[in-house]
Amino acid sequence: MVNVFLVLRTIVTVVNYDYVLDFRFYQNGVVEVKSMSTGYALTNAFSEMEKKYGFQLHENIVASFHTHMFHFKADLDVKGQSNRYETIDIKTETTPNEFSRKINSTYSQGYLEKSIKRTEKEAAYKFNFETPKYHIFYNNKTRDTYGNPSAYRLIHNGMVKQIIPEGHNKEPAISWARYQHAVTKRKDTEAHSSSMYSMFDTDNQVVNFQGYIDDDENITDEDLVLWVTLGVHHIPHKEDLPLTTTTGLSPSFLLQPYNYFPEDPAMASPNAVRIEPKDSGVYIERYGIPDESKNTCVPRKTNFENKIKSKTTLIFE
Ligand SMILES: [Cu+2]
Repeated sequence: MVNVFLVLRTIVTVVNYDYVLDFRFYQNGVVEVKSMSTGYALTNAFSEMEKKYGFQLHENIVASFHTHMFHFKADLDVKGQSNRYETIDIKTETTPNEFSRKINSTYSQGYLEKSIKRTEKEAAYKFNFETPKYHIFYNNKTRDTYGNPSAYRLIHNGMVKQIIPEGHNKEPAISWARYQHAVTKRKDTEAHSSSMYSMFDTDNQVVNFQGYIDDDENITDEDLVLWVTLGVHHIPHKEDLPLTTTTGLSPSFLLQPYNYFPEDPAMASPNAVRIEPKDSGVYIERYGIPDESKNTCVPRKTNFENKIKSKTTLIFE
């Protein structure tokens, strides 16, 4: 099946950079949030001292290492407002190996251990490679006939370590960057994780994200907010000229239905193709290809091509 998905895109221009933010809605129910960094590299005049901080990119310019970080608020309501956050921890157990000829032989196998996060401090997550786990969110009252919670899962595809030590200088202004994700009880007074003053108010913050966690409220069966931090370390290189490219600088996270639907909801898509070896040939069946003349959702035709060729000013209609 062709992976057709809906993209809601906005572009945030901050000084030299353009941050392309995509909200992608896939046919299997997954929502992806993707941050793509592009724009002009911020450069300085080159001197030998600068070599410690970045690469010389051109005759007289150097571009310093920096980190792009993004914070997203996902106000989750999975089958209602009363939600819980649970991790499915992937662990190993050792069991006797009855099939081995060696005496006292054992083998290791993986198993799953579920762990409900009960308070905001328990739910402030710092990634650890040694403790792999899934992160799911669900309403405890809505389980399927097998007892599985109808959940959504967070898939984090773009985490980065923020390197300024906690509490140093202006680091408290981005206390949200300490966690790869955090889960808090939803409150009208905790609408945002930052403010337009955050660059200047570290000693007495208008918005202090760490404070949302420090009061350590109960988050079991509550209206929850999931905060997700994305980031990339960017050590600019010559191929960032003339513009930084988005490919390779595009962290994302996904919210995936997890035992939420009885099967892959993309099965309802009308544009599937089935290919099957049959009768010493290949049998191809196309499902539900819409009759173009009856199609009620045909994209409007544009004359971009002609406008580009005639070098007239592009006007987006
Ligand atoms: Cu950059």
